[in-house]
Amino acid sequence: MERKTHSPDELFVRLRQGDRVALGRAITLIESTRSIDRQPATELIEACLPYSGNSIRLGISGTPGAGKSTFIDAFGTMLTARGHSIAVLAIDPSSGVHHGSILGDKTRMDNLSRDPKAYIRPSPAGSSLGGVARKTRETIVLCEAAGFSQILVETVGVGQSETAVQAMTDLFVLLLIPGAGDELQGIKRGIVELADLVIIHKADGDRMALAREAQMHYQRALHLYPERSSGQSVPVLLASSIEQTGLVQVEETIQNIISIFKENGHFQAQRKDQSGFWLRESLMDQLSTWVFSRHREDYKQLEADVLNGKTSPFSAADELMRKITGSKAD
Ligand SMILES: Nc1nc2c(ncn2[C@@H]2O[C@H](COP(=O)(O)OP(=O)(O)O)[C@@H](O)[C@H]2O)c(=O)[nH]1
Ligand SMILES: [Mg+2]
Repeated sequence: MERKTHSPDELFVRLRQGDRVALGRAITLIESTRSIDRQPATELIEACLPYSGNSIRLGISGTPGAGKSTFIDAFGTMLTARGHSIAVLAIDPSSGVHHGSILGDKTRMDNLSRDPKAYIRPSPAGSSLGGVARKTRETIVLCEAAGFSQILVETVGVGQSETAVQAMTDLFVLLLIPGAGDELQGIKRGIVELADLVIIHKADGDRMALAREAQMHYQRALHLYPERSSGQSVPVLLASSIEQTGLVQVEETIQNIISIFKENGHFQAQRKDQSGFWLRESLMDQLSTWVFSRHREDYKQLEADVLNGKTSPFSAADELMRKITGSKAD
């Protein structure tokens, strides 16, 4: 019985018909860490691939509390009202521990979670960012095959997850809050450099003046960066999700950037690069899993030698490689 619900053929057919339950099961299947699920999961993704790629993939980033979930709720509702169907995914490597710290609080997506044209899926649990991110990337493929026209990927604005999100989306949107004193930090951390669009969020009430100040600050700061590979300058917009202001302009700006990216070839080139990136990532992931399972003892021994100062990390790595490849020292 259990096996039947996991039949990739059946899941594929139902998912293509837009069946949400099937989509949910399909995602659970690819998120599964059980080895018997691996083959059907691969088959399912292979089946979906020819039907994927037709959506606009947006990455939404910003520090915790920047209002990402609230923004996605308001912005997503506007998109569905305009005829889009949207899938909201999350990358949050901490969710394995904290049980969905990004989307766990579904009250923040009140409107979208009741919207028949929206699908919300919390971050997969996982110990490594690489694992979590790869599953999100595969989930995008399933959601596109299920017919969603826009994919929104929310991520925590701290650390490495931005790079992963940038490597699976067409446009990277960064939400900043005015007056938080983190303006320069955001830039230093290099996250601003990844952004295709910056939104000064919560531009409402008595934050308005600060918001305008922050907007000017970022416009100036972003101007100092060297020309980006997209060939496009980075717009800095004001928006409030609570008052629902600036959202239409955000949507128009996104459409505009996407058409420029498509015209100048950046859109297609970026997707190609991303495929290469995920090939390397998956290969590295599998290789390291393989090494640490097949050569665990050798590794432990060498590690002890390195920690005791008996050998250097570099020659230990060389020695392990010789063991793995079976070649003699040269
Ligand atoms: N004033 C104002 N507050 C907002 C706005 N958007 C979100 N917030 C508040 O900011 C807090 C954090 O929002 P949340 O969406 O959970 O942020 P996230 O951690 O980035 O997902 C909540 O208390 C929201 O009500 C906005 O546009 N204006
Ligand atoms: Mg959130």
